[in-house]
Amino acid sequence: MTRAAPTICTTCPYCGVGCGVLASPDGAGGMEIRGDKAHPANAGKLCSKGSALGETVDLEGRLLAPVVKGQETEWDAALDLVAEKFRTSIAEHGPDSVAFYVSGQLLTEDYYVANKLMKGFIGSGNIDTNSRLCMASSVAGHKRAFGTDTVPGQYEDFDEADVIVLVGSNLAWCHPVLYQRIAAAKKARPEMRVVVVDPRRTATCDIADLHLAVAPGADAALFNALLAEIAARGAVDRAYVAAHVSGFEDALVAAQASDPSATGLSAADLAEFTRLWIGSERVVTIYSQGVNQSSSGTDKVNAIINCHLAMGRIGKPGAGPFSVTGQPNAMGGREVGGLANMLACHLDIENADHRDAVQGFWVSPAMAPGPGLKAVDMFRAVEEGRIKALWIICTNPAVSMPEADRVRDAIAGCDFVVVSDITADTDTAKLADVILPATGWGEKDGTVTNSERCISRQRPVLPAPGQARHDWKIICDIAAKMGWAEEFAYDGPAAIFREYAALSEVAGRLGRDFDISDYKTISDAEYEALAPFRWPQGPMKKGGRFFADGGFFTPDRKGRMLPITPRAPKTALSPQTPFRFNTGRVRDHWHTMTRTAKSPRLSLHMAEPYLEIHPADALRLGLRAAGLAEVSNANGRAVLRVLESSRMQPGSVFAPMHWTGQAASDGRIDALVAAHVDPVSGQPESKGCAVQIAPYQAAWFGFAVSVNDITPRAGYWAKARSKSGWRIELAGREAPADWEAFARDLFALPEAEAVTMIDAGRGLARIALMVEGRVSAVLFAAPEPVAVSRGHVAALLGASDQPSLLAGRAGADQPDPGAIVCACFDVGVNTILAAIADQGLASVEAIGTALQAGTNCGSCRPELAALLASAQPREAAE
Ligand SMILES: Nc1nc2c(c(=O)[nH]1)N[C@H]1C(S)=C(S)[C@@H](COP(=O)(O)OP(=O)(O)OC[C@H]3O[C@@H](n4cnc5c(=O)[nH]c(N)nc54)[C@H](O)[C@@H]3O)O[C@H]1N2
Ligand SMILES: Nc1nc2c(c(=O)[nH]1)N[C@H]1C(S)=C(S)[C@@H](COP(=O)(O)OP(=O)(O)OC[C@H]3O[C@@H](n4cnc5c(=O)[nH]c(N)nc54)[C@H](O)[C@@H]3O)O[C@H]1N2
Ligand code: SF4
Ligand SMILES: [Mo]
Repeated sequence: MTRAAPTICTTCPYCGVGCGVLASPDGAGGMEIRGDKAHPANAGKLCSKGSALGETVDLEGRLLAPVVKGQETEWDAALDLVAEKFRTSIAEHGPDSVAFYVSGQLLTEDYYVANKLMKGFIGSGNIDTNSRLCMASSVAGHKRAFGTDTVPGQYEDFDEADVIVLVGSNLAWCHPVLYQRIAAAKKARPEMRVVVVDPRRTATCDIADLHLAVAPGADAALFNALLAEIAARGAVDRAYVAAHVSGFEDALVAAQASDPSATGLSAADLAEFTRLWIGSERVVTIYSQGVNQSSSGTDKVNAIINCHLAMGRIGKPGAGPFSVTGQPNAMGGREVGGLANMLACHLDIENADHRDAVQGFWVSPAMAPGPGLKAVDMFRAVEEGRIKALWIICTNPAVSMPEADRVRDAIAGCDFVVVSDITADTDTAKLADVILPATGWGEKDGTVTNSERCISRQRPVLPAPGQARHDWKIICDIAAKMGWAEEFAYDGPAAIFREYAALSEVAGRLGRDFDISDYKTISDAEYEALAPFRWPQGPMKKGGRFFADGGFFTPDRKGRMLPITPRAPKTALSPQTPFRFNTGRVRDHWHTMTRTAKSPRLSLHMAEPYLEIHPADALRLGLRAAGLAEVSNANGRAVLRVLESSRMQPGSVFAPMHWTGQAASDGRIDALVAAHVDPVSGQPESKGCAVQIAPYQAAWFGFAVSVNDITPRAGYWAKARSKSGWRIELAGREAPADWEAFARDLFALPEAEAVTMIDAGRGLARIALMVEGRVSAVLFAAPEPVAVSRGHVAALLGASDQPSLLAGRAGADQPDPGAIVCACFDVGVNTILAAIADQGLASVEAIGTALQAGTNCGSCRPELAALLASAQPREAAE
C-alpha cells in the first residue's frame, strides 16, 4: 500500500486576496490543489487561476542552471562574476551606479534581504519594485492622509457594508474570490447596493446596481463632487472631524471649486451615487488600478479618503476606504520597505532618525542617504548609462514597463544586467548577461501579506528543481561574495523573519504601526507551523481595524484631508492619436503569462491579444469583427484582434497587458504606453495614453495547430497552449505563393507527409502534416479571418488520416463546445448556449446544475449571466 502524499497548507502566488491553498504532491512533479477552508481569506474557495496551479508547476521552460552569456555555468562562477561587477561599479562610480529592480511577488524574506543589501550595505536607495507600477499611488495617498501606509479595514467589511463602491477595479476578474464574497453577501442581504466606477462596463458590473462610466481619469472630480454634496447636505461628522481630522476646510473649498461635469456623468447618475453613498452609514470604497495607474493617482486616492474622513467612516465595521492589492506580496513589500522611497517596517527613508535606527539595528557600514530612483527614472538612468550594473528579480520589465521598447533597449544597452527568474526565456531574461535560476511557487518557503494585512506562509510542496535556489539565498550569496558574509548568514527564512520582527519593534518604538515584534523569538518549528495572522500585533490591539477613534500616524495624530484639483490624463487626445488607450487584465492570465500560459484551460478563455472597441468606432475605422487592428503612437505599435463591444465607450479602447514577445508577434502593448508619472508617487499612467488605430491590411489569415512549439514566421502571429500542443493565429500582408512549402517551413517539418485541400485561386488552403501516420500540424488559411472550430481542429493533433480530417468542424454527432467559459469544468460557450436553448435554463444556478459550469470558483458566473442575457447562437470559432 502506498502512503497518501502529505497535504501542505500554503498560499496562492497570484493576486493579493491571498487565498489559502492545500497542495498534495502527486509524486510525479505535479500536485492536486484545493482551497483551504481554514484560511481566513478564502474559507476554501479558489478562482480559476488558483485551481489551475497544478498545471503550471511542470519544468517545461524552467531555468534550471545559472547562465552566463548564453552558457550554462556553475553557481560559484556566476556569483563571483555578479559580485565582482557590482563591486567594481561601486568602487569606480559610487553606490548609486548600481540598482535592483524587484517585485511584489517576492516573499517578505527575499524582499527583506534585498533591501538590507542595497540600502544598508551598498548604501544606495536604488532598489525599486514593480509595485511602483501597481500600488505606489495608494502608498503615497495613505501616507499623506494617515501619516503611514496603512490599510484601515479588513475583508469582513465587505460582508457588513450596505454600499460597496468599486472604483477602477475589475474585481470579478482580478480578485475573484473577494468578488464572489460580495456577490454572496448581496444575495444574503438584497438591500445591499453595489456601485462600479469604471469607463468600461466590465464583468464586475454584473452585480452592480449602478455603473458609472466615468470619463477616463475623472475619479477625483467624482469624489470632489461627493465631498461637496456631503457638506451641502450637512452630513459631515462634525465631532469626528473636530477631534481627528485636519485640512477639512481647504479640502472642501477645492472640492466645491471642481467641475462635476468633468466626470462625463449625467446629473441623475451623480445624484444617485451621492444619495447612496451619503445615505448609508456602512460604505466601503474599494479601489485598484483605475485609481492608482494615473498621472493623478495619489490625488484620486486622497479624494476618496477625504470623503471617508469627512463622515468619520473609517476603520468601522463595514466602513472605510479599501485599496485592494494586486500581487500576492504587494503588501509585504510595502511593509518591508521595498520601494525606493521607504525603509523597512513603515519607517521613512527621508527621516534621519529612522535611517539611524535602521543602520544601528543592522550594524551596517553604510546607509542610503535618501530615496533612490523610482522605476521610470531608474530605467532612464539605465538608458543614460548612469546605472552600470542592474539586477532584475522576479519581474519582466521589457514587457510590463511603460515605453517598453525603450526600456528593452535600455536594458540591452546596460553594461551589466543580471536577471533572477524561474523562466528561461522571458523578454527580459533574453537581454541579460547573467540569468540566475530561482525557485518558484511550490518550492519557495517564506511569508506573504495580503490586502487585509494578513501574513501567511508559502510552503514548499516540491523540491527545488535543477540548480534553482531560493531568491533570499541568491541575494545572501551575492552579499557574502561582496564581503558581508556574516551579516547575511541566515540558515533559513525563519532566521530572516525573526530579524525582521525584531526590527519592527524598533519601528514600534519610533511610533510606527507595523509592529510584529511578538514574533521576534519565533522558533524554526513555530515558523514552520505559523498560522495566518493579521497585524497589528505586539503592543497594539491584535489584528483589528485602524482609525475609528483617530490615532493617525501624523505628527498631530490627525487624519489629513487634502485639497484636490482634478487633472485630466497627461496625454491629450489629438487628431493623430484620437483614442484613449485603456489597459488591464483578463480573467485567466497572470501578467506576462510565464505561468498561466502553461495551462491549456487558462489559455482557452482569451487565446489572443485583443483590442476591445465600441462597434461604432470599429465601423468608422473600417475594422471588421475578428479582423486585426494596428494600434500605434510615437512610442510604439501593436497588432491586436478586434473585439467589438458595446461595453466600451466610443473613443476609448481597451487592451490586455499580458502578451509578450514569446506569445505574439506584436502583442506587447506597453510599447505604446507613455511613461508619464504621478508627481507624488512616481506611478506611471498605464491606463491613459493616446493612440491611433487602423485596420491591419492582411492579405491572408490563418489558424494552425502544432504538436511542437514553433516560432512562427508571419506578419502577425499569436500562440497559446492547447491540450496536445499549440494553437496559433496567423496573418500576413502577402499570401505565400506555395502554401504547402509555407506550411512545411512554418512547422519545421520538411519531410512530413501532407494531406492538402488547396484552392490557390480563392486563396484557400487546408493542410495537415502527418508524422508516422499521425497529425503533427494543421494549417487553415483564407483571405478572411478563418472561421473554423478552434476546439475541433486542436483536437485533431495526434489523429490518424480520415476522410473528414480537413472539414474544419465536427460532424453533427460531435458538437463543438466553442470557446471555454468555465475553466474549472471545461465548459464551452456553445455547450452552454445549447443547454440554455434546449433545457430552457433561466439562471446561472440552473446552468450550474445542468453542466457544473460556474459551480467551482465562480469566476465565470458574470459571463454565464451575460450568455443568459444574450442567448444568441455564436460563431464557433472564437
Ligand atoms: N486575472 C488576473 N488577476 C489579477 C492580475 C492578473 O494579471 N490577472 N494581476 C493582479 C495585480 S498585480 C493587480 S495590480 C490587480 C489589478 O486589478 P484591477 O485594478 O481590478 O485590474 P485592471 O484590469 O488593471 O484595471 C481595473 C479597471 O480600471 C479601469 N479603468 C481604467 N481607467 C480608469 C479610470 O480613469 N477610472 C476608473 N475608475 N477606472 C479606470 C479599467 O477599465 C479596468 O476595468 O489584479 C491582480 N489580479
Ligand atoms: N499597460 C499596463 N502595464 C502594466 C499594468 C497595467 O495594468 N497596464 N500593470 C502593472 C502592474 S499592476 C504590475 S504588478 C506589473 C506586473 O508585471 P511583471 O512583474 O513584469 O509581470 P510578471 O509576469 O508577474 O513577472 C514576474 C516574473 O518573475 C518570474 N517569477 C515568478 N516567480 C518567481 C520567483 O519566485 N522568483 C523569481 N526570481 N522569479 C519569479 C516570472 O517568470 C516572470 O518573468 O505590470 C504593470 N504593467
Ligand atoms: S482569488 Fe484566485 S488568484 Fe487570487 S489568491 Fe485567490 S485563488 Fe489566487
Ligand atoms: Mo499589480
